[in-house]
Amino acid sequence: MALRTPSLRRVARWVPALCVALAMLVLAGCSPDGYPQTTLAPKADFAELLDKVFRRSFQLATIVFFLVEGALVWALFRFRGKPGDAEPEQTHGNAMLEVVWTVIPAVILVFIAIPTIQTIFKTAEAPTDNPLVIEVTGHQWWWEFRYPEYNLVTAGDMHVPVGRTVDLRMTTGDVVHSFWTPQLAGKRDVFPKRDNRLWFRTETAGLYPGQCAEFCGTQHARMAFQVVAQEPAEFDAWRTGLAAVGAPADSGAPAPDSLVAQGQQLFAMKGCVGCHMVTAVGAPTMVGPNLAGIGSRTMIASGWLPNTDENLARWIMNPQAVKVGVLMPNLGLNDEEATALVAYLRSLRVAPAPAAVATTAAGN
Ligand code: HEC
Ligand SMILES: [Cu+2]
Repeated sequence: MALRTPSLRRVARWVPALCVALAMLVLAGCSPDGYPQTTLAPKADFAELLDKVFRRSFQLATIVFFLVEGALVWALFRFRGKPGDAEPEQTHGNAMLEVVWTVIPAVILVFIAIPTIQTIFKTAEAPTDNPLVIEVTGHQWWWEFRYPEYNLVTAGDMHVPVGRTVDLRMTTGDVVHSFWTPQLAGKRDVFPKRDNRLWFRTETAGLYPGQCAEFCGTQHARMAFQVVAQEPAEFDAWRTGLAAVGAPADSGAPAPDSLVAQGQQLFAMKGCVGCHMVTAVGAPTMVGPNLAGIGSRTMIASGWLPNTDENLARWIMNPQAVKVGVLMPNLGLNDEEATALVAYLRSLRVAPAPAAVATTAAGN
């Protein structure tokens, strides 16, 4: 059982390779440009408050780290034993030292506690500056967004106007979830029969990724969403566009023999209507997400797939393969039926469509 210990030199040869591997691992955690799911790049007032507390705690911790480790390293060298030294003097307890090293951390904690508690109270205040109320409901495994001011409902993409505070009233349709858009606000759990609050105001238009942050079942990891922050005029165009989707006044009915019309028929025949609404105005909550505007949403299946025709077809033909255990059954569609349904779903779009479909790190 004689194990040969590798020489130090041989181990050292692997160090550069190990460094590269580590760097690659770290880089793999990076998100695409401009779409970071991170708390470190706050883009709204609420997130900035949290960021301030985080930075202050981190600064204090850094100072403590260097002081403590510095003292330790200094002591290691300064009082290093030499061969033949006598046994050092044995001591036990030192009241003065113990008081000092208890009081200093207590003082540091006060410096962390004061801004933390101030921030807790500040973020718990209800916004009073004419906020836009959005009712958020978590479902296994998608998010629903209601705009009582406009009597509208949508899912997946939460549109907000920049420059106006949004006041979220949050609950769940089933189990506990947690609503989290790291760049905009803190994490908030949603509970049955409870109305949890969260607010934020962003001044920067853009797409902000969000994620359910509380384990809620098989597809918890694929319960993402997106905040679409738009200039007020663009936001108004979106909401009026959404209200028109599927409405009788909407560009007239499709020609009866068109692919879209076939898809519309299949939508009723294949039972899709049992779980999905295709109008957004005053629509009740169904088993599945409201599909008004699905044609122009950036992502489908709760942020899991970019909204392309292929992905839509893949999803409606075999949702169970895309998201195992999802609450949408496989409905045995053939290729033709899927093509017609995709054409119909694509027609349920809010015009003007967003310039580009977001490409995110979400796998496919
Ligand atoms: C038993 C209820 C049920 C039926 C029937 C059903 N769906 Fe769904 N559907 C769901 C649920 C639940 C989701 C949300 C899945 C998720 O992301 O977790 C969903 C998601 C979707 C999505 C993605 C929506 C989004 O916001 O990304 C589309 C598109 C869709 N369904 C189309 C259809 C079509 C077309 C049919 C009919 C062929 C159909 N569904 C039948 C329950 C159903
Ligand atoms: Cu969840």
